[in-house]
Amino acid sequence: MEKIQEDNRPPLEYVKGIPIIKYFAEALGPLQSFQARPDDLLISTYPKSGTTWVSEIVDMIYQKGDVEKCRRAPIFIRVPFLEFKGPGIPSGMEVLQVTPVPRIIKTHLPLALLPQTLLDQKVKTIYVARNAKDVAVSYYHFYRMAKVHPDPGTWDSFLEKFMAGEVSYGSWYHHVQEWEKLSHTHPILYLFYEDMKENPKREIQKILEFLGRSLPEETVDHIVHQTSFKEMKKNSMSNYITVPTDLMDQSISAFMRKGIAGDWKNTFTVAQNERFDADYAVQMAGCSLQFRMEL
Ligand code: PPS
Repeated sequence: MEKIQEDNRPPLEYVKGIPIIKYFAEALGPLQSFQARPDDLLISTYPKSGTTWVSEIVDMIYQKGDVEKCRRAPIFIRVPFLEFKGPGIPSGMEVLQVTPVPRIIKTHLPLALLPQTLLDQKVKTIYVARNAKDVAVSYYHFYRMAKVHPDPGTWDSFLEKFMAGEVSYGSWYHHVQEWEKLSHTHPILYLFYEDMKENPKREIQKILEFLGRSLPEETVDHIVHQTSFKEMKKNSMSNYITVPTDLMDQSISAFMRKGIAGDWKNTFTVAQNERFDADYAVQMAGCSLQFRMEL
């Protein structure tokens, strides 16, 4: 089994101009043969935006709030990660081949790399966006612990790379905007992490409506509780603790790290914040998306 060594964090590879984890870049070729089904549900996000949270919510909805059924397997098996490939672990494509329908599928791919079949089949998609500052901080800690990434370097240098779109999956600014644009022509529910923090029940009800499903109110309340940060952090089927430490070392940083809106304030210096805001205004010029940087 190929192992990732501490000193062997492969550099990102550029595919159609987009930097991506080397192993995932290798998965993109075989992904061409992926066939979407009209009853698939896609969960699309820029990394660190609430993917695992909304994945657990949707699986709980599909299982009608049955906690035991949701404990049947880790989240990355219940909700296969489309472009995933890593040493010693089944690829997303391999997991998908044995996933019962209707499938819930996770991706972080920007549209340039997304298999066309998902668009052709008009697959329903839940997109979750999170404010860029919290994403940058969360991503930095994830780079430190998930060794499929290159070394993040210092926080200051990582932040520069994030602003320049030189991190895995490329530009956050481009990702949130292109998926929003797509939501005008495709069946996409565009959600915000901050709204989910503010009122998870309201956002779960939006998901139910989008999926054309309904559940008794007490089941919805139960899902709100079971998918809270506190519960998911201690749930070994959602906190990624089953992933080998040579891939994800949670002694460096927990996958379920803080789970709040506005944590960036503990990391950004005043100078970094000013520089970020000025650059943000340029990169998001003309975009109607409004992100809340804190609650
Ligand atoms: S990944 O690796 O890109 O799929 O990561 P993703 O799941 O998108 O994002 C991880 C961040 O989401 C936080 N998280 C949650 N926040 C609130 N409530 C719940 N239930 C929840 N589950 C995960 C997780 O802690 C990461 O954010 P940070 O800021 O690092 O804590």
